[in-house]
Amino acid sequence: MNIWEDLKFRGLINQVTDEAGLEKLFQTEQVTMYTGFDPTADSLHVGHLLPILVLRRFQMAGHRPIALVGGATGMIGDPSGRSDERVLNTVETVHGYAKAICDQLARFLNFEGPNAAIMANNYTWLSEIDIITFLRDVGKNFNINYMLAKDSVSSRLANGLSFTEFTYMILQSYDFVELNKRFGCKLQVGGSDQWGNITSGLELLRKLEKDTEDTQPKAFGLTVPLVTKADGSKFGKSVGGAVWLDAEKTSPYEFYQFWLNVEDTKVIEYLKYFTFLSHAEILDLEKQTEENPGLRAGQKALAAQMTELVHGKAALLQAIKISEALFSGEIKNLTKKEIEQGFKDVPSYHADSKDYALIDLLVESKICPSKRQAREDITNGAIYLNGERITDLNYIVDEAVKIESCYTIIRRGKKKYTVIQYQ
Ligand code: 383
Repeated sequence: MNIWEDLKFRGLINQVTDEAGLEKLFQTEQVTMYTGFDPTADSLHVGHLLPILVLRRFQMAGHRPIALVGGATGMIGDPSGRSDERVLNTVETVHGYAKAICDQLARFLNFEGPNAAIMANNYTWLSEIDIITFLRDVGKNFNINYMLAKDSVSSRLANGLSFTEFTYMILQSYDFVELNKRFGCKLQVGGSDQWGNITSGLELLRKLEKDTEDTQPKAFGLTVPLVTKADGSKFGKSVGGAVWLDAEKTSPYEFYQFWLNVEDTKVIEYLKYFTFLSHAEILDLEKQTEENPGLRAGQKALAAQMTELVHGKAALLQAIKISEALFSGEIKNLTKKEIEQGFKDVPSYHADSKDYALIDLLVESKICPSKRQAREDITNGAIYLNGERITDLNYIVDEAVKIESCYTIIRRGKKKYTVIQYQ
């Protein structure tokens, strides 16, 4: 199976400028392609994964990907897919974000061998071009009517759009020309929000190369689908906001849980989009999901594949360990770090680092409203420390139940957890 058939099977092709031509190109030569990522935050998120992994798929098939960091475009702000003007970040902030994003992108591609990936930053060329050259040599090729007709512009006219953001498509178009010149880049890949910017780049290439209408276009554009949830809403948000690729912002456990919780109606689509499992493996998971959705075989495979891909094997094993501990209530074997990941969203109480009578701690931390209630709960077997039921009314909370001297997890009843944190 060739790369094109694989992308089709996975449903990864949304729009292509010349499908037959591009398919042929992949069969006849090693193709160089690029996707751009603007440094608008200090980390990428799962919304960026699809095009990153498409670059990786192309590379695995022998082609050459360029990951472009928008060090310059990140200072301007892409209006595509946005309903309001962006607030500009400082130059230092954007440089810092660019560095972080570069490091993340590098993890998904291979920078060695005959089709080594390329990392580029458009700050390299866009910061050098002077305004007169820009307006005469580049701007002259952009017709205002053409620009106004683009979705990214027309949809913003009512609400307001600055000249800064209006010119964004010219910069992205110029990048395509530059990457074509420098590396022979013939294809730009992006999300469906990027279609306007990608096609305007092709238009500029054609004009600068003085290509006439009847010759074969030299370059191509491809968009991947917009990933949605079962209810049609945007994919990649969890309760706490975006699902980030940076382990400090979204822990591997939360990341694992995000994938584990995808709907049955979406799991096969996501397995195709995001994993490198074979078609046979995916079809098998599809069968298992249909026959026994309760087992969640698709979700478990998806969560394992994605967590390992983004955070590595050790982080995956840890995420599984935390998930199992929380499911069974057996918490005592978790480490301090694992407690921090697994109980991030659980209410916590800061206690003194002394020994407590359990009854006093239950009242002080407001887990129980009164001493009388605390006594009753203990006697009824409703109180658990690190997963173990305590029925002794005189129990003393000491070092033995302080995980790495930092935490005791108290459970009252079936599910109500509180993290006691010692200062
Ligand atoms: C900059 C310079 C280029 C080519 C592209 C760019 C960035 C582009 C953009 N992309 C988004 C981003 O940076 O704004 N103008 O967050 C996202 N991408 C990819 C994909 C996506 C898009 O990085 O749909 C999701 O991830 O295209 O929203 O020369």
